[in-house]
Amino acid sequence: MGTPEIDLRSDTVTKPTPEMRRAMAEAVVGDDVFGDDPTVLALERRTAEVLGQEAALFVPSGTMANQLAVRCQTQAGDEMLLDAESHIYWYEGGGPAALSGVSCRVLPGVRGVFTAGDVRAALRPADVHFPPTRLLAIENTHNRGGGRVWPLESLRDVCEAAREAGLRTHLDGARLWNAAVASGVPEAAYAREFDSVSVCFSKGLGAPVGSALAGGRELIERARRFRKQFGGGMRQAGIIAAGALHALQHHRARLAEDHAHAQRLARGLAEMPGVHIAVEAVETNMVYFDVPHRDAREVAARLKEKGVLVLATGEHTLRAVASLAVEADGIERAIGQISRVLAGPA
Ligand code: TLP
Repeated sequence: MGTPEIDLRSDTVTKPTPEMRRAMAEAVVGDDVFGDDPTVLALERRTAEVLGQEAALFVPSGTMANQLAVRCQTQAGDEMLLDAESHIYWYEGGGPAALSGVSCRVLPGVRGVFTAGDVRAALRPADVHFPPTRLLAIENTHNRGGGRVWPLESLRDVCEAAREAGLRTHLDGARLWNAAVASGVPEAAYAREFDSVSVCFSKGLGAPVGSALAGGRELIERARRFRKQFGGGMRQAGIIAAGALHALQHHRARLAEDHAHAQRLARGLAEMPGVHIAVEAVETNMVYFDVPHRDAREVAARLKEKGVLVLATGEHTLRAVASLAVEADGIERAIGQISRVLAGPA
């Protein structure tokens, strides 16, 4: 066997730990569509508790959690406001239009963070020409914003502006756990500002599958109907919910290690000629960096040959994500290989 690959493509690549696998193997299960899978119910209760929300619904993916939030809080013909670099806008296959008949109006965030002024500027008077603006979404941490944490004050201001305008609010909290660990602000303090919150167990927390949508009881009951309609009703889902429950209990605090690894990687990259990186912009587990004189895809391909997996997210931009899948020595080896590849011929 050769040296194992160092997988920095995403925090979605993590594999369940032996303890997590044990919890999954021993999970008590039922039929979750009938509402009697005790492990799913326990996960939903615990998730709601951590987020300070009335209820939560276990779903297969972060995309489904976000799309359920849109479906539940809008009608066909409505418009939603969200950052121009947000996951819902970039990476969910046009879900708002396809699944809810909703158009997206994008706001000019700075690394994913926009202002109450941006929200107010996007509002339009009631007029038959305009789609009714119904929902505002925020992403925390912000993926394409480089894993940026929304400052709590800015988030409150934006949500207040949305509420004043009668908008519903959704938080894409796929990596809310990272935001909480990085800022010291509990997840519930962010979540309380929103009508709905999505979170993922299968990213930094390391569970193999699963996300949740949390919010008020009525909203979550509505989401349960749409989850079935979208094909997301799962049966003996306790097996995977047990992994998520284990992750929630045991893997949140350790995200600080991933953040330290991302810092180390960013500092290593900053020393390499031909790399542009804002080290101070690395707040959590994401490291985006530019190679202005190189083709990012070609660099990613060379790195793959050397056992280091990263994602090309733009012509000259690469993304490396620290997670449970990579230990400190893997980060050191990655730094060595990246430096070698960038020193080599283009
Ligand atoms: N993000 C994935 C890719 O889709 C880009 C990744 O590797 O980062 N919200 C945010 C902020 C996300 O980053 C993601 C996944 C999702 C939602 C969707 O989650 P899944 O993949 O479970 O549908």
